[in-house]
Amino acid sequence: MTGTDPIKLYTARVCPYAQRANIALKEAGVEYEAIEIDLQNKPDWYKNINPETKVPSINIRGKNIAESLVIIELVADLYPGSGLLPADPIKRAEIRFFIDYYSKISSLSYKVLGALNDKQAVKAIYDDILKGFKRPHRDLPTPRSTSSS
Ligand SMILES: N[C@@H](CCC(=O)N[C@@H](CS)C(=O)NCC(=O)O)C(=O)O
Repeated sequence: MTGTDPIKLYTARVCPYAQRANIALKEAGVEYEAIEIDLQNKPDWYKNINPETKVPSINIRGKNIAESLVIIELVADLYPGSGLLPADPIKRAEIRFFIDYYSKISSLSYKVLGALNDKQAVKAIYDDILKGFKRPHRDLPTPRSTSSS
């Protein structure tokens, strides 16, 4: 493994966290090799890439790095021309807030999987999700309004 090896993304088609790392790399126009990890039958060697054995992780410049948002920020920093993150620190903070806020809402959808037999519980979770989306976002940027700055 050297600093000049091609970038490898350890990913899984079923994983939304892995997909957002794939999307960031594609948006930035980065060439990389996607290595599909079977989450039902993870290869033993994968713990040497990511001891937590979760996807995504990336091998870049000889280093293994995990966590989708860490990977996305790394891609944004390595390829500033991609416009994934604005250069201005205040705008970057706004974007991080936006990501954090919606990550919390979207992770609520996983709770539905644990409550499928309980219609009331499912409705309560959906209500929470809708409430989250209806929060007034006057001060929040939209991705499009900041992508070119
Ligand atoms: N916080 C992590 C979450 C990654 C995650 O939970 N990945 C799941 C698939 S969607 C996984 O690898 N699960 C396998 C396991 O937990 O053993 C990230 O954003 O990268």
